[in-house]
Amino acid sequence: MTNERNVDAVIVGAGLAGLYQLYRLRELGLSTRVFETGDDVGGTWYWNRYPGARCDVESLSYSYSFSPELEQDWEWTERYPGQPEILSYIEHVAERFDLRSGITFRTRVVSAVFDEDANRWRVDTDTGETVDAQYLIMATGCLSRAKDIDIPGIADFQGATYHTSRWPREGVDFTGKRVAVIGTGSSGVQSIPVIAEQAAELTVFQRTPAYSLAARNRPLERSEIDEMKAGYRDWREAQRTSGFGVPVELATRSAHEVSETERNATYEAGWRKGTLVSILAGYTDTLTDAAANETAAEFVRQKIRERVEDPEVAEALCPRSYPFGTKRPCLDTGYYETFNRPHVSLVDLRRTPLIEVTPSGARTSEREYGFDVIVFATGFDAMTGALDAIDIRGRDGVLLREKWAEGPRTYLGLAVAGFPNLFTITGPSSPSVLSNMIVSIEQHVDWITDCIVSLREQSIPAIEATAEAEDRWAAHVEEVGNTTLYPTADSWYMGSNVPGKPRVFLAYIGGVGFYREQCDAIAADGYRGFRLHEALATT
Ligand code: NA7
Repeated sequence: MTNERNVDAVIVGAGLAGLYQLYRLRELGLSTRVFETGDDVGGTWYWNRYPGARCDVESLSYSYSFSPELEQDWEWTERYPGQPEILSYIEHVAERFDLRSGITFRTRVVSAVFDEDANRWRVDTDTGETVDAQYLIMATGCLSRAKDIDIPGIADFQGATYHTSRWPREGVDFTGKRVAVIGTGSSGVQSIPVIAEQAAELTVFQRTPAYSLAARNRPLERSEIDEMKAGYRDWREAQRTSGFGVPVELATRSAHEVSETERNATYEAGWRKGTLVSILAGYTDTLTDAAANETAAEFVRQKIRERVEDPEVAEALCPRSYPFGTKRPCLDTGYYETFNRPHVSLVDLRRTPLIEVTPSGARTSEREYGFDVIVFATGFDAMTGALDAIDIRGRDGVLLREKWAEGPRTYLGLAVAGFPNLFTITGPSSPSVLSNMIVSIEQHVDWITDCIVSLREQSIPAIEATAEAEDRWAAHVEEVGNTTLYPTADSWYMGSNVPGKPRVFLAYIGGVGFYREQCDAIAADGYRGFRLHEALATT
Protein backbone atom coordinates (compact mmCIF):
# COMPACT_ATOMS: atom_id res chain seq x y z
CA MET A 1 0.00 0.00 0.00
CA THR A 2 1.47 3.36 -0.87
CA ASN A 3 -0.92 5.49 1.15
CA GLU A 4 -0.46 4.14 4.67
CA ARG A 5 0.10 6.86 7.27
CA ASN A 6 1.44 4.64 9.98
CA VAL A 7 4.21 2.29 9.01
CA ASP A 8 7.17 0.41 10.38
CA ALA A 9 9.68 2.25 8.23
CA VAL A 10 10.03 5.23 5.94
CA ILE A 11 12.78 5.03 3.37
CA VAL A 12 13.87 8.26 1.69
CA GLY A 13 15.05 7.76 -1.88
CA ALA A 14 14.47 5.13 -4.56
CA GLY A 15 17.95 4.70 -5.99
CA LEU A 16 20.05 1.57 -5.62
CA ALA A 17 20.01 1.90 -1.82
CA GLY A 18 16.33 2.65 -1.30
CA LEU A 19 15.20 -0.10 -3.64
CA TYR A 20 17.25 -2.80 -1.95
CA GLN A 21 16.18 -1.60 1.49
CA LEU A 22 12.54 -1.77 0.42
CA TYR A 23 13.10 -5.30 -0.89
CA ARG A 24 14.64 -6.44 2.40
CA LEU A 25 12.02 -4.88 4.66
CA ARG A 26 9.18 -6.24 2.58
CA GLU A 27 10.73 -9.69 2.85
CA LEU A 28 10.38 -9.34 6.60
CA GLY A 29 6.77 -8.30 6.24
CA LEU A 30 7.37 -4.78 7.53
CA SER A 31 5.06 -2.03 6.35
CA THR A 32 7.13 0.53 4.50
CA ARG A 33 6.75 3.80 2.63
CA VAL A 34 9.38 5.00 0.19
CA PHE A 35 9.45 8.63 -0.92
CA GLU A 36 11.26 9.67 -4.05
CA THR A 37 11.57 13.14 -5.58
CA GLY A 38 11.97 11.87 -9.13
CA ASP A 39 9.12 10.43 -11.14
CA ASP A 40 10.74 7.02 -11.36
CA VAL A 41 13.40 4.82 -9.75
CA GLY A 42 17.15 5.18 -10.23
CA GLY A 43 18.45 7.95 -7.96
CA THR A 44 21.87 9.02 -9.21
CA TRP A 45 21.27 7.17 -12.46
CA TYR A 46 17.87 8.74 -12.89
CA TRP A 47 19.18 12.30 -12.57
CA ASN A 48 22.62 12.14 -14.19
CA ARG A 49 21.55 11.71 -17.81
CA TYR A 50 24.20 13.96 -19.28
CA PRO A 51 25.81 12.82 -22.53
CA GLY A 52 28.56 10.32 -21.85
CA ALA A 53 27.45 9.53 -18.27
CA ARG A 54 28.99 6.21 -17.37
CA CYS A 55 29.95 4.25 -14.30
CA ASP A 56 33.66 4.06 -13.50
CA VAL A 57 33.29 0.61 -11.95
CA GLU A 58 32.89 -2.35 -14.31
CA SER A 59 29.32 -3.45 -14.96
CA LEU A 60 29.84 -7.05 -13.84
CA SER A 61 30.92 -5.71 -10.46
CA TYR A 62 28.59 -2.71 -10.31
CA SER A 63 25.44 -4.73 -9.84
CA TYR A 64 23.41 -6.18 -6.99
CA SER A 65 24.60 -9.44 -5.50
CA PHE A 66 21.54 -10.21 -3.38
CA SER A 67 19.77 -12.26 -6.02
CA PRO A 68 21.81 -14.98 -7.74
CA GLU A 69 19.00 -15.38 -10.28
CA LEU A 70 19.06 -11.68 -11.13
CA GLU A 71 22.80 -11.75 -11.54
CA GLN A 72 22.55 -14.76 -13.87
CA ASP A 73 19.65 -13.38 -15.91
CA TRP A 74 20.85 -9.84 -16.48
CA GLU A 75 23.13 -9.32 -19.47
CA TRP A 76 25.50 -6.36 -19.39
CA THR A 77 26.72 -5.27 -22.80
CA GLU A 78 29.69 -3.02 -22.06
CA ARG A 79 32.70 -3.19 -19.80
CA TYR A 80 31.75 0.17 -18.24
CA PRO A 81 27.99 0.61 -18.30
CA GLY A 82 26.51 3.83 -19.61
CA GLN A 83 23.76 5.64 -17.71
CA PRO A 84 20.94 4.35 -19.97
CA GLU A 85 22.00 0.74 -19.42
CA ILE A 86 22.31 1.17 -15.64
CA LEU A 87 18.93 2.85 -15.50
CA SER A 88 17.40 -0.04 -17.50
CA TYR A 89 18.95 -2.44 -15.02
CA ILE A 90 17.48 -0.57 -12.06
CA GLU A 91 14.10 -0.40 -13.79
CA HIS A 92 14.31 -4.13 -14.39
CA VAL A 93 15.02 -4.73 -10.70
CA ALA A 94 12.07 -2.54 -9.70
CA GLU A 95 9.85 -4.45 -12.11
CA ARG A 96 11.13 -7.90 -11.24
CA PHE A 97 10.61 -7.48 -7.50
CA ASP A 98 7.48 -5.33 -7.83
CA LEU A 99 9.13 -2.46 -5.98
CA ARG A 100 7.41 0.48 -7.69
CA SER A 101 4.18 -0.35 -5.90
CA GLY A 102 5.85 0.59 -2.62
CA ILE A 103 7.17 3.97 -3.76
CA THR A 104 5.53 7.36 -3.74
CA PHE A 105 7.17 9.31 -6.58
CA ARG A 106 7.34 13.06 -7.21
CA THR A 107 7.43 13.56 -3.46
CA ARG A 108 10.20 15.13 -1.43
CA VAL A 109 10.61 14.55 2.27
CA VAL A 110 11.01 17.99 3.82
CA SER A 111 11.17 17.20 7.51
CA ALA A 112 11.37 14.35 9.97
CA VAL A 113 10.87 14.83 13.70
CA PHE A 114 11.52 12.22 16.36
CA ASP A 115 8.82 11.82 18.97
CA GLU A 116 10.64 10.74 22.12
CA ASP A 117 7.54 9.50 23.91
CA ALA A 118 6.41 7.29 21.09
CA ASN A 119 9.91 6.42 19.84
CA ARG A 120 8.69 7.17 16.33
CA TRP A 121 9.45 9.53 13.49
CA ARG A 122 6.95 11.95 12.01
CA VAL A 123 7.83 12.49 8.39
CA ASP A 124 6.43 15.37 6.32
CA THR A 125 6.54 15.67 2.55
CA ASP A 126 6.22 18.55 0.12
CA THR A 127 2.89 17.16 -1.06
CA GLY A 128 1.44 17.67 2.40
CA GLU A 129 1.51 14.06 3.53
CA THR A 130 2.52 13.16 7.07
CA VAL A 131 3.62 9.64 7.84
CA ASP A 132 4.46 8.13 11.19
CA ALA A 133 7.19 5.48 11.27
CA GLN A 134 9.27 3.60 13.77
CA TYR A 135 12.40 3.66 11.63
CA LEU A 136 13.63 6.35 9.30
CA ILE A 137 16.11 5.12 6.72
CA MET A 138 17.93 7.66 4.60
CA ALA A 139 18.81 6.35 1.15
CA THR A 140 19.40 9.84 -0.15
CA GLY A 141 22.69 9.24 -1.95
CA CYS A 142 26.20 10.60 -1.53
CA LEU A 143 26.33 12.73 -4.67
CA SER A 144 22.73 13.77 -5.11
CA ARG A 145 22.52 17.40 -4.10
CA ALA A 146 24.17 19.67 -6.61
CA LYS A 147 26.56 22.25 -5.21
CA ASP A 148 25.16 25.78 -5.46
CA ILE A 149 26.83 27.43 -8.42
CA ASP A 150 28.82 30.26 -6.95
CA ILE A 151 29.51 32.23 -10.14
CA PRO A 152 28.06 35.74 -10.38
CA GLY A 153 25.79 36.71 -13.26
CA ILE A 154 24.18 33.35 -14.03
CA ALA A 155 20.64 34.68 -13.68
CA ASP A 156 21.26 37.23 -16.46
CA PHE A 157 22.54 34.74 -19.03
CA GLN A 158 20.27 34.85 -22.10
CA GLY A 159 21.13 31.41 -23.43
CA ALA A 160 20.30 27.97 -22.07
CA THR A 161 21.97 26.54 -18.95
CA TYR A 162 22.12 22.93 -17.79
CA HIS A 163 23.59 21.15 -14.81
CA THR A 164 24.94 17.69 -15.58
CA SER A 165 23.09 16.21 -12.61
CA ARG A 166 19.70 17.57 -13.68
CA TRP A 167 19.82 16.78 -17.37
CA PRO A 168 16.55 17.02 -19.31
CA ARG A 169 14.99 13.65 -20.11
CA GLU A 170 14.56 14.57 -23.75
CA GLY A 171 18.26 15.39 -24.08
CA VAL A 172 19.88 18.54 -25.46
CA ASP A 173 20.74 19.22 -29.09
CA PHE A 174 24.02 21.12 -29.30
CA THR A 175 24.15 21.18 -33.10
CA GLY A 176 25.48 24.49 -34.38
CA LYS A 177 25.75 25.87 -30.84
CA ARG A 178 28.59 27.68 -29.08
CA VAL A 179 28.86 25.73 -25.85
CA ALA A 180 30.74 26.29 -22.60
CA VAL A 181 31.37 23.52 -20.10
CA ILE A 182 32.41 24.66 -16.63
CA GLY A 183 34.02 21.96 -14.50
CA THR A 184 36.41 19.11 -15.26
CA GLY A 185 35.59 16.41 -12.70
CA SER A 186 34.09 13.10 -13.88
CA SER A 187 30.92 14.73 -15.21
CA GLY A 188 32.88 17.23 -17.30
CA VAL A 189 35.46 14.69 -18.44
CA GLN A 190 32.74 12.28 -19.57
CA SER A 191 30.45 14.80 -21.24
CA ILE A 192 33.01 17.01 -22.98
CA PRO A 193 33.98 14.53 -25.75
CA VAL A 194 30.33 13.78 -26.51
CA ILE A 195 29.23 17.42 -26.51
CA ALA A 196 32.19 18.20 -28.80
CA GLU A 197 30.75 15.79 -31.38
CA GLN A 198 27.78 18.12 -31.89
CA ALA A 199 28.74 21.61 -30.85
CA ALA A 200 29.96 24.20 -33.35
CA GLU A 201 32.39 25.51 -30.74
CA LEU A 202 33.20 24.11 -27.34
CA THR A 203 35.05 26.02 -24.63
CA VAL A 204 36.05 24.15 -21.50
CA PHE A 205 36.58 26.18 -18.32
CA GLN A 206 38.96 24.30 -16.08
CA ARG A 207 39.81 25.33 -12.55
CA THR A 208 41.54 22.15 -11.36
CA PRO A 209 42.63 19.52 -13.86
CA ALA A 210 41.67 15.90 -13.22
CA TYR A 211 43.91 12.87 -13.38
CA SER A 212 41.97 10.99 -16.02
CA LEU A 213 42.84 7.53 -17.26
CA ALA A 214 41.72 5.98 -20.54
CA ALA A 215 38.75 3.72 -19.70
CA ARG A 216 39.34 1.30 -22.56
CA ASN A 217 35.63 0.72 -22.60
CA ARG A 218 34.45 -1.95 -25.02
CA PRO A 219 31.63 -4.41 -25.56
CA LEU A 220 31.82 -7.36 -23.19
CA GLU A 221 32.72 -10.68 -24.72
CA ARG A 222 30.46 -13.67 -24.26
CA SER A 223 33.29 -15.68 -22.75
CA GLU A 224 34.04 -13.14 -19.99
CA ILE A 225 30.37 -12.82 -19.08
CA ASP A 226 30.08 -16.62 -18.86
CA GLU A 227 33.24 -16.87 -16.83
CA MET A 228 32.02 -14.24 -14.35
CA LYS A 229 28.61 -15.86 -14.08
CA ALA A 230 30.16 -19.23 -13.40
CA GLY A 231 32.15 -17.83 -10.48
CA TYR A 232 29.94 -14.96 -9.39
CA ARG A 233 29.50 -16.11 -5.78
CA ASP A 234 33.25 -16.21 -5.19
CA TRP A 235 33.69 -12.85 -6.90
CA ARG A 236 31.02 -11.27 -4.69
CA GLU A 237 32.73 -12.61 -1.60
CA ALA A 238 36.02 -11.16 -2.81
CA GLN A 239 34.30 -7.80 -3.38
CA ARG A 240 32.97 -7.77 0.18
CA THR A 241 36.35 -8.40 1.74
CA SER A 242 38.36 -6.12 -0.55
CA GLY A 243 39.66 -2.61 0.12
CA PHE A 244 37.54 -0.66 -2.36
CA GLY A 245 34.74 -3.13 -3.13
CA VAL A 246 36.56 -4.27 -6.25
CA PRO A 247 39.01 -7.13 -5.83
CA VAL A 248 42.55 -6.20 -6.85
CA GLU A 249 45.85 -7.89 -6.40
CA LEU A 250 47.49 -6.22 -3.43
CA ALA A 251 50.91 -4.64 -3.87
CA THR A 252 53.69 -5.91 -1.64
CA ARG A 253 56.38 -3.33 -2.28
CA SER A 254 56.92 0.38 -1.87
CA ALA A 255 57.43 2.48 -4.99
CA HIS A 256 60.80 3.42 -3.48
CA GLU A 257 62.02 -0.16 -3.46
CA VAL A 258 62.24 -0.48 -7.22
CA SER A 259 64.00 1.27 -10.08
CA GLU A 260 62.32 3.93 -12.16
CA THR A 261 62.20 1.54 -15.11
CA GLU A 262 60.47 -1.13 -13.08
CA ARG A 263 58.07 1.40 -11.59
CA ASN A 264 57.07 2.71 -14.96
CA ALA A 265 56.55 -0.83 -16.23
CA THR A 266 54.19 -1.45 -13.29
CA TYR A 267 52.32 1.79 -14.01
CA GLU A 268 52.16 0.95 -17.71
CA ALA A 269 50.60 -2.41 -16.89
CA GLY A 270 48.07 -0.62 -14.66
CA TRP A 271 47.39 1.92 -17.39
CA ARG A 272 46.68 -0.86 -19.86
CA LYS A 273 44.15 -2.42 -17.51
CA GLY A 274 42.18 0.82 -17.52
CA THR A 275 40.53 0.74 -14.12
CA LEU A 276 40.26 3.44 -11.46
CA VAL A 277 42.63 1.64 -9.12
CA SER A 278 45.00 -0.26 -11.40
CA ILE A 279 47.77 2.35 -11.21
CA LEU A 280 47.05 3.32 -7.60
CA ALA A 281 47.35 -0.33 -6.55
CA GLY A 282 50.80 -0.67 -8.11
CA TYR A 283 52.67 0.01 -4.87
CA THR A 284 51.83 -0.10 -1.19
CA ASP A 285 52.52 3.59 -0.61
CA THR A 286 50.91 5.37 -3.57
CA LEU A 287 48.22 6.83 -1.33
CA THR A 288 50.33 7.32 1.76
CA ASP A 289 53.70 8.72 0.68
CA ALA A 290 53.92 11.97 -1.28
CA ALA A 291 57.14 11.07 -3.10
CA ALA A 292 55.86 7.62 -4.06
CA ASN A 293 52.63 9.19 -5.24
CA GLU A 294 54.50 11.72 -7.35
CA THR A 295 56.07 8.92 -9.41
CA ALA A 296 52.59 7.67 -10.34
CA ALA A 297 51.29 11.22 -10.85
CA GLU A 298 54.12 12.00 -13.23
CA PHE A 299 53.45 8.80 -15.16
CA VAL A 300 49.83 9.90 -15.66
CA ARG A 301 50.93 13.41 -16.67
CA GLN A 302 53.19 11.88 -19.28
CA LYS A 303 50.22 10.00 -20.71
CA ILE A 304 48.32 13.30 -20.90
CA ARG A 305 51.22 14.87 -22.81
CA GLU A 306 51.17 11.96 -25.24
CA ARG A 307 47.46 12.39 -25.88
CA VAL A 308 47.38 16.17 -26.39
CA GLU A 309 49.10 17.67 -29.43
CA ASP A 310 49.57 21.27 -28.25
CA PRO A 311 52.23 21.17 -25.50
CA GLU A 312 50.86 24.29 -23.81
CA VAL A 313 47.35 22.85 -23.64
CA ALA A 314 48.80 19.55 -22.43
CA GLU A 315 50.62 21.28 -19.57
CA ALA A 316 47.46 23.15 -18.60
CA LEU A 317 45.62 19.81 -18.48
CA CYS A 318 48.25 18.24 -16.21
CA PRO A 319 47.22 18.20 -12.54
CA ARG A 320 49.86 19.34 -10.07
CA SER A 321 48.10 20.83 -7.08
CA TYR A 322 47.15 17.55 -5.38
CA PRO A 323 48.42 13.96 -5.25
CA PHE A 324 47.12 11.41 -7.74
CA GLY A 325 44.07 9.59 -6.39
CA THR A 326 43.26 12.01 -3.57
CA LYS A 327 40.48 13.41 -5.69
CA ARG A 328 38.57 10.63 -7.36
CA PRO A 329 40.39 9.93 -10.64
CA CYS A 330 38.32 9.94 -13.82
CA LEU A 331 38.02 7.27 -16.48
CA ASP A 332 37.56 8.79 -19.89
CA THR A 333 36.83 7.95 -23.47
CA GLY A 334 38.68 10.38 -25.71
CA TYR A 335 38.78 13.25 -23.21
CA TYR A 336 42.29 14.55 -23.84
CA GLU A 337 42.09 13.89 -27.60
CA THR A 338 39.04 16.19 -27.71
CA PHE A 339 41.40 19.13 -27.13
CA ASN A 340 43.13 18.31 -30.43
CA ARG A 341 39.95 19.21 -32.30
CA PRO A 342 39.99 22.66 -33.92
CA HIS A 343 36.64 23.78 -32.49
CA VAL A 344 37.52 22.87 -28.88
CA SER A 345 39.48 25.17 -26.59
CA LEU A 346 40.57 25.15 -22.96
CA VAL A 347 40.44 28.11 -20.60
CA ASP A 348 42.72 27.67 -17.61
CA LEU A 349 40.94 29.44 -14.78
CA ARG A 350 44.03 29.26 -12.56
CA ARG A 351 45.74 31.58 -15.05
CA THR A 352 42.73 33.66 -16.07
CA PRO A 353 40.02 33.42 -13.39
CA LEU A 354 36.36 33.41 -14.27
CA ILE A 355 34.92 36.76 -13.23
CA GLU A 356 31.28 36.33 -14.17
CA VAL A 357 28.71 34.93 -16.48
CA THR A 358 27.42 37.72 -18.74
CA PRO A 359 24.10 37.94 -20.62
CA SER A 360 25.84 36.68 -23.76
CA GLY A 361 28.52 34.39 -22.36
CA ALA A 362 31.26 34.65 -19.77
CA ARG A 363 34.13 36.92 -18.82
CA THR A 364 37.50 35.93 -17.45
CA SER A 365 40.25 38.24 -16.21
CA GLU A 366 41.56 38.13 -19.78
CA ARG A 367 38.60 38.40 -22.17
CA GLU A 368 34.90 37.95 -22.96
CA TYR A 369 33.41 34.84 -24.54
CA GLY A 370 30.08 34.42 -26.33
CA PHE A 371 27.96 31.28 -25.77
CA ASP A 372 24.53 29.92 -26.63
CA VAL A 373 24.65 27.24 -23.95
CA ILE A 374 26.46 26.83 -20.64
CA VAL A 375 26.80 23.39 -19.07
CA PHE A 376 27.65 23.33 -15.39
CA ALA A 377 29.57 20.22 -14.41
CA THR A 378 30.38 21.83 -11.09
CA GLY A 379 29.73 18.93 -8.76
CA PHE A 380 27.90 18.19 -5.55
CA ASP A 381 27.52 19.02 -1.91
CA ALA A 382 28.74 15.50 -1.32
CA MET A 383 27.85 13.14 1.52
CA THR A 384 26.00 15.61 3.73
CA GLY A 385 24.13 17.82 1.22
CA ALA A 386 21.05 15.65 0.77
CA LEU A 387 20.74 14.95 4.51
CA ASP A 388 21.25 18.57 5.49
CA ALA A 389 18.54 19.61 3.03
CA ILE A 390 15.90 17.90 5.18
CA ASP A 391 14.89 19.24 8.59
CA ILE A 392 15.76 16.14 10.58
CA ARG A 393 15.11 16.76 14.27
CA GLY A 394 16.18 14.21 16.85
CA ARG A 395 16.05 14.19 20.61
CA ASP A 396 15.38 17.62 22.24
CA GLY A 397 14.50 19.06 18.85
CA VAL A 398 18.13 19.15 17.71
CA LEU A 399 18.50 19.66 13.96
CA LEU A 400 20.87 17.22 12.27
CA ARG A 401 22.48 19.93 10.15
CA GLU A 402 23.10 22.01 13.29
CA LYS A 403 24.65 19.06 15.06
CA TRP A 404 26.85 18.70 11.97
CA ALA A 405 27.76 22.40 11.74
CA GLU A 406 31.43 21.59 12.41
CA GLY A 407 31.31 18.52 10.19
CA PRO A 408 29.24 15.34 10.23
CA ARG A 409 29.50 12.99 13.19
CA THR A 410 28.14 9.49 12.97
CA TYR A 411 28.69 6.06 14.41
CA LEU A 412 29.92 3.85 11.56
CA GLY A 413 28.29 6.23 9.07
CA LEU A 414 25.11 4.33 9.91
CA ALA A 415 23.65 6.05 12.95
CA VAL A 416 23.78 9.36 14.78
CA ALA A 417 23.79 10.02 18.54
CA GLY A 418 20.64 11.89 19.53
CA PHE A 419 18.73 10.51 16.53
CA PRO A 420 17.25 7.17 17.62
CA ASN A 421 15.96 4.77 14.96
CA LEU A 422 17.55 6.83 12.19
CA PHE A 423 19.78 4.94 9.77
CA THR A 424 21.90 6.49 7.04
CA ILE A 425 22.77 4.17 4.16
CA THR A 426 26.34 4.95 3.07
CA GLY A 427 26.35 7.91 5.42
CA PRO A 428 29.33 10.15 6.20
CA SER A 429 32.31 8.36 7.78
CA SER A 430 31.57 5.05 6.09
CA PRO A 431 33.55 3.75 3.07
CA SER A 432 30.76 4.78 0.65
CA VAL A 433 32.34 6.99 -2.04
CA LEU A 434 35.73 5.37 -1.47
CA SER A 435 34.28 2.08 -2.59
CA ASN A 436 32.20 0.39 -5.21
CA MET A 437 28.99 2.02 -4.00
CA ILE A 438 26.75 -0.94 -4.59
CA VAL A 439 28.87 -3.20 -2.39
CA SER A 440 28.70 -0.66 0.43
CA ILE A 441 24.99 -0.13 -0.11
CA GLU A 442 24.24 -3.83 0.19
CA GLN A 443 26.39 -4.11 3.30
CA HIS A 444 24.61 -1.23 5.02
CA VAL A 445 21.14 -2.39 4.03
CA ASP A 446 21.87 -5.91 5.29
CA TRP A 447 23.28 -4.55 8.56
CA ILE A 448 20.29 -2.25 9.11
CA THR A 449 17.86 -5.04 8.27
CA ASP A 450 19.54 -7.45 10.69
CA CYS A 451 19.50 -4.74 13.34
CA ILE A 452 15.78 -4.19 12.90
CA VAL A 453 15.15 -7.93 13.10
CA SER A 454 17.13 -8.11 16.32
CA LEU A 455 15.28 -5.16 17.85
CA ARG A 456 11.93 -6.62 16.98
CA GLU A 457 12.81 -10.05 18.30
CA GLN A 458 13.59 -8.47 21.65
CA SER A 459 10.72 -5.97 21.53
CA ILE A 460 13.17 -3.11 21.81
CA PRO A 461 11.49 0.03 20.52
CA ALA A 462 14.55 2.15 19.83
CA ILE A 463 18.27 2.04 19.18
CA GLU A 464 20.59 4.99 19.41
CA ALA A 465 24.32 5.46 18.99
CA THR A 466 26.00 6.75 22.12
CA ALA A 467 27.93 10.02 21.97
CA GLU A 468 31.06 8.18 23.19
CA ALA A 469 30.89 5.59 20.42
CA GLU A 470 30.36 8.35 17.90
CA ASP A 471 33.38 10.28 19.22
CA ARG A 472 35.54 7.17 19.09
CA TRP A 473 34.44 6.43 15.53
CA ALA A 474 35.13 10.00 14.42
CA ALA A 475 38.60 9.82 15.97
CA HIS A 476 39.27 6.50 14.25
CA VAL A 477 38.07 7.78 10.86
CA GLU A 478 40.30 10.83 11.22
CA GLU A 479 43.28 8.84 12.42
CA VAL A 480 43.07 6.37 9.54
CA GLY A 481 42.49 9.23 7.10
CA ASN A 482 45.60 10.99 8.38
CA THR A 483 47.77 8.02 7.50
CA THR A 484 46.92 8.76 3.86
CA LEU A 485 47.39 11.68 1.50
CA TYR A 486 43.64 12.28 1.08
CA PRO A 487 43.46 15.10 3.66
CA THR A 488 46.14 17.04 1.76
CA ALA A 489 43.85 17.68 -1.22
CA ASP A 490 41.09 20.24 -1.63
CA SER A 491 38.46 17.77 -2.75
CA TRP A 492 34.83 16.97 -2.23
CA TYR A 493 36.01 14.05 -0.07
CA MET A 494 37.20 16.79 2.31
CA GLY A 495 34.17 19.04 1.83
CA SER A 496 36.41 21.72 0.42
CA ASN A 497 34.56 22.15 -2.89
CA VAL A 498 31.69 23.89 -1.10
CA PRO A 499 32.51 27.35 0.27
CA GLY A 500 32.10 27.42 4.05
CA LYS A 501 31.75 23.66 4.44
CA PRO A 502 33.90 22.38 7.31
CA ARG A 503 37.04 20.60 6.21
CA VAL A 504 36.50 17.03 7.39
CA PHE A 505 37.37 13.76 5.69
CA LEU A 506 33.85 12.62 4.80
CA ALA A 507 34.52 8.95 4.11
CA TYR A 508 36.30 6.07 5.85
CA ILE A 509 39.44 4.79 4.17
CA GLY A 510 39.97 1.76 6.43
CA GLY A 511 38.77 -0.53 3.63
CA VAL A 512 35.46 -2.15 2.78
CA GLY A 513 36.40 -5.55 4.20
CA PHE A 514 37.86 -4.25 7.46
CA TYR A 515 34.91 -1.90 7.89
CA ARG A 516 32.46 -4.77 7.41
CA GLU A 517 34.29 -6.80 10.06
CA GLN A 518 33.93 -3.93 12.52
CA CYS A 519 30.22 -3.48 11.80
CA ASP A 520 29.57 -7.21 12.18
CA ALA A 521 31.57 -7.43 15.40
CA ILE A 522 29.62 -4.51 16.88
CA ALA A 523 26.32 -6.21 16.03
CA ALA A 524 27.54 -9.56 17.37
CA ASP A 525 28.51 -7.80 20.58
CA GLY A 526 24.91 -6.81 21.24
CA TYR A 527 25.23 -3.56 19.27
CA ARG A 528 28.22 -2.27 21.18
CA GLY A 529 28.26 1.52 21.24
CA PHE A 530 24.49 1.74 20.88
CA ARG A 531 21.95 2.33 23.60
CA LEU A 532 18.99 0.00 23.29
CA HIS A 533 15.97 1.67 24.76
CA GLU A 534 14.14 -0.40 27.30
CA ALA A 535 12.25 -3.39 26.09
CA LEU A 536 8.53 -2.88 26.01
CA ALA A 537 6.64 -4.44 28.89
CA THR A 538 5.51 -7.86 27.80
CA THR A 539 2.38 -7.96 29.94
P1 NA7 B 1 33.42 17.16 -9.20
O1 NA7 B 1 34.33 16.01 -9.30
O2 NA7 B 1 33.24 17.83 -7.88
O3 NA7 B 1 33.90 18.22 -10.29
C1 NA7 B 1 33.40 19.52 -10.32
C2 NA7 B 1 34.26 20.36 -11.22
O4 NA7 B 1 33.70 21.66 -11.31
C3 NA7 B 1 35.68 20.55 -10.68
O5 NA7 B 1 36.55 20.56 -11.78
C4 NA7 B 1 35.58 21.91 -10.02
O6 NA7 B 1 36.80 22.57 -9.92
C5 NA7 B 1 34.68 22.63 -10.98
N1 NA7 B 1 34.04 23.78 -10.38
C6 NA7 B 1 33.20 23.78 -9.33
N2 NA7 B 1 32.80 25.04 -9.06
C7 NA7 B 1 33.41 25.83 -9.96
C8 NA7 B 1 33.40 27.22 -10.21
N3 NA7 B 1 32.68 28.05 -9.46
N4 NA7 B 1 34.16 27.69 -11.21
C9 NA7 B 1 34.88 26.86 -11.97
N5 NA7 B 1 34.93 25.54 -11.80
C10 NA7 B 1 34.20 25.04 -10.81
O7 NA7 B 1 31.94 16.77 -9.69
P2 NA7 B 1 31.51 15.77 -10.84
O8 NA7 B 1 30.06 15.93 -11.03
O9 NA7 B 1 32.36 15.93 -12.03
O10 NA7 B 1 31.84 14.35 -10.27
C11 NA7 B 1 31.43 13.97 -8.98
C12 NA7 B 1 31.60 12.50 -8.80
O11 NA7 B 1 30.58 11.80 -9.49
C13 NA7 B 1 32.86 11.89 -9.31
O12 NA7 B 1 33.94 12.00 -8.49
C14 NA7 B 1 32.47 10.45 -9.52
O13 NA7 B 1 32.52 9.76 -8.31
C15 NA7 B 1 31.06 10.53 -9.94
P3 NA7 B 1 37.63 22.52 -8.51
O14 NA7 B 1 38.15 21.11 -8.44
O15 NA7 B 1 36.63 22.81 -7.41
O16 NA7 B 1 38.67 23.55 -8.63
